[in-house]
Amino acid sequence: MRDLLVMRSFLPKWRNCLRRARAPTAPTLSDWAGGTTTTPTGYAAWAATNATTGTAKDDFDGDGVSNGVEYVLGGSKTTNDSGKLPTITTSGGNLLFTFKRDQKSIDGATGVTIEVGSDMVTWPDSYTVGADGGGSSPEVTVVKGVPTGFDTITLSVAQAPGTTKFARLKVLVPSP
Ligand SMILES: [Ca+2]
Repeated sequence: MRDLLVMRSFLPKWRNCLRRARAPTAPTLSDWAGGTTTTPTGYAAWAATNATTGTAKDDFDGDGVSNGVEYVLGGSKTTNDSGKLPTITTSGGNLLFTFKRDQKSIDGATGVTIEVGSDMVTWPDSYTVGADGGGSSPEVTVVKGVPTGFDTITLSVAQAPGTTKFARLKVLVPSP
């Protein structure tokens, strides 16, 4: 009789233990996933709108201006940008090569140079067009903000000693 009483006093606690152990635990899924996306900048951002296929060498909109050059000159796929191409004149025995550079194309990654030669085959002389005059070759002047949003770039080199000189605009954009 005494043993039975002891058992009875333990029983409620024992039941609680069982209940706790059998309590269903809902399965919980712990998960985490991370990632990053990069927003195109520079030429890639321009090309995402204006040259959705092809490379910087191609002419997406067929206006006679290759995509990379069009980016620097501030063109778009909806405009004929051939009128923005550089002009060449002479003044005081110098060849003057002039164009307007869209300031939005100053992105730290796009290289702009003017190459000069006496035939259309080799281009032995190269002049750097930087963000401003200080970052450019001495023969290159950069007038900032003329017209608004653009820089007027002019290369001036002597015609002599030859009688004929050619110049071309070269644009290097980062590979996609
Ligand atoms: Ca074009």
